[in-house]
Amino acid sequence: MTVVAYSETGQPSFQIAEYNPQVYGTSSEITTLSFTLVNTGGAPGHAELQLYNHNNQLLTWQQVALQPGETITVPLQAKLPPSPGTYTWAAKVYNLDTGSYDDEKTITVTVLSELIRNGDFSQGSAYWNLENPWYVDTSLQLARAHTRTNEDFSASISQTFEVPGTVTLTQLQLYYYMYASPPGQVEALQLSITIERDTTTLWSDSISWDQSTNLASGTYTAPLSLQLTPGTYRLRIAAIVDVKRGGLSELDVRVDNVSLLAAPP
Ligand SMILES: [Ca+2]
Repeated sequence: MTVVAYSETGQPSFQIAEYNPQVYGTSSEITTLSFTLVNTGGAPGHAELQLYNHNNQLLTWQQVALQPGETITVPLQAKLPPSPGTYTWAAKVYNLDTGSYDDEKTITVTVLSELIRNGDFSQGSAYWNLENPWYVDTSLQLARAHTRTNEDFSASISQTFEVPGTVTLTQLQLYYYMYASPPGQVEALQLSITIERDTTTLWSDSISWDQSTNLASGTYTAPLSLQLTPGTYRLRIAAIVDVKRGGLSELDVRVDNVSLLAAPP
C-alpha cells in the first residue's frame, strides 16, 4: 500500500489523455481497450478507471497511483456484446482522493456480423459449393484440392450469402496452403478470391504461389471497405493451376477458416 503525501498546494486530478474511441470486434469477442491516464493535478493520488457498457453496467475497472504530471497506460479487458450492432460504452475516471469523477469518454463499440457460414468446415461441406477436384477433408476439417493429375484446372469453392440490409464489408480472412511436388512441374498456381453479385465481380484479389519457395501457407487478411445493398452475393475462392506436361506427382491446395465480416449501418 502506497502512502500518499498530500500536497498543501493542490489535489490530484485525472484525465484520459489518449484512448481509442472506435472499437470493432466480433460477437462475444474478448478485446483489450487501452487508455492513457494523466495526473494533471498538483499532488500525487489514486484513480480508478472504470469501463461501463451500453446498459451502464460496470464491466471492469483498474486502480492506479500517479504522481503529478505522470502518465500511465491502462489496459482494460472486456467481452463485446453477442449481437451485431453499434453500442455506446463509457470510460470514467474516479478520483479516489477527492471522491469525484474527473473525466469521462464515450467509446463506440461495433460488433461485426459474420456473413460466411461453416467457414471452418466443421460441418463438412454445408453451405459450400465445391467444384471438382475440391472436397472437404473431414479429418483435417478444411476444403482441399489434392490431385495427382497433370492437367490444368481452374476450380472454386464458393458460398452465397444474403445481405438483409445495407452493410459495409470490413474484412475478409482465410487460411491457405499451396504445395506442389515437384514444384518445377508447375508453371503457375494461385488462389483467386472474388466477391460477386450475379455475374458482376465487385472485388477481387489473389494469393500467389512461388515455385522457388513451393509451400505457401498462412493467414490471408484483406481489409475491405465495400458497401453492399440488400441482396444475394457470392464469395468465390478459385484454385487456378497451370502445369507442365509430364511429371507432376502431387498438388495440394487447402483453405480453412473463411471469414467475411460486415459492419452494421
Ligand atoms: Ca477447419
